[in-house]
Amino acid sequence: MPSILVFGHKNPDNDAISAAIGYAYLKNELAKKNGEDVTYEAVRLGGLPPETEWILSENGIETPRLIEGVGEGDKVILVDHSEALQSAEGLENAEIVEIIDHHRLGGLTTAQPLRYNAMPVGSTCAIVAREFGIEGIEMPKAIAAVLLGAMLTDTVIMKSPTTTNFDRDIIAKTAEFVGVDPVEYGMSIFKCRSNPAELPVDKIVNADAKEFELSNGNKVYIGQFETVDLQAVLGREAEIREAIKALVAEKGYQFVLFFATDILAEGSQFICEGDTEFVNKVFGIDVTGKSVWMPGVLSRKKQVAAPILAA
Ligand SMILES: [Mn+2]
Repeated sequence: MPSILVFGHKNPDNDAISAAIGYAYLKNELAKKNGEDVTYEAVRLGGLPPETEWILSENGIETPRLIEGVGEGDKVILVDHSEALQSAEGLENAEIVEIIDHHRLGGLTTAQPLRYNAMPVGSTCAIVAREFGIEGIEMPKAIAAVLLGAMLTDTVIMKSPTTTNFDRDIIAKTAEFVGVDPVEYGMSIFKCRSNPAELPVDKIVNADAKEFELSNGNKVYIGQFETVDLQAVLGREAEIREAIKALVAEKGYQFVLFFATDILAEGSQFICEGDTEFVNKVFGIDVTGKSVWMPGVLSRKKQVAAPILAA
């Protein structure tokens, strides 16, 4: 039976993995209903975030298979991204049959027409949950719990400015169905993340980092680490700075911007190496050689990457 791969971006976060699981489930149910001879497999392009590992095991859901890249003529569905830089190796030789996303358009082009389902909302999983309703496919409680977890991590428990009324509404309905309080459930997910005092530094820096291309053609790397223990992350500042300095040197990034987001204090601490002047200008700060607290900054997409890419 032909198989279609469903995957989120490199350095997957909880939304990237959960959206692939939820959407592959939905597409398989639809294929059964319509008598189509095709299967959809959720796969991943990197390690499982600790909170995803916990949610999947709590709900008895299998971990998606890790793939290195995609091959010539493979059919794929991209979730939670639409940028080649953030996607599978070999994507240019694959056929993208669908994209389901909540990010900017990132320059991908396709040879074939495709289904493109994008909304400027807080998580890809919220769009996936909406599709169950549209298609009239029943959502098992385990899938609902996985999707809900990602709606809560991607919106930082609805505190991120990316959160819309659509997100609040679908989070409330899904939480009621699962039988949990969304804020309590969200906090338990954030708390099960590893202790930043004990993590290897590359896990802190690369856990949730994305490459972007500036209008001058240079690449930059923007990493975020969301935590309920900012002081533990800042205790590692010297190591983090060394690690991102090494990334600038090895990968030729114009700059690497790492920010640790304190989800309780609702702000982020910026640490930057490389062309810090660029970042200083964009945000009107001085992050050269020192870290800077940015109150209210919770969203990479909307509050960090967007102003950098517009500069
Ligand atoms: Mn997302």
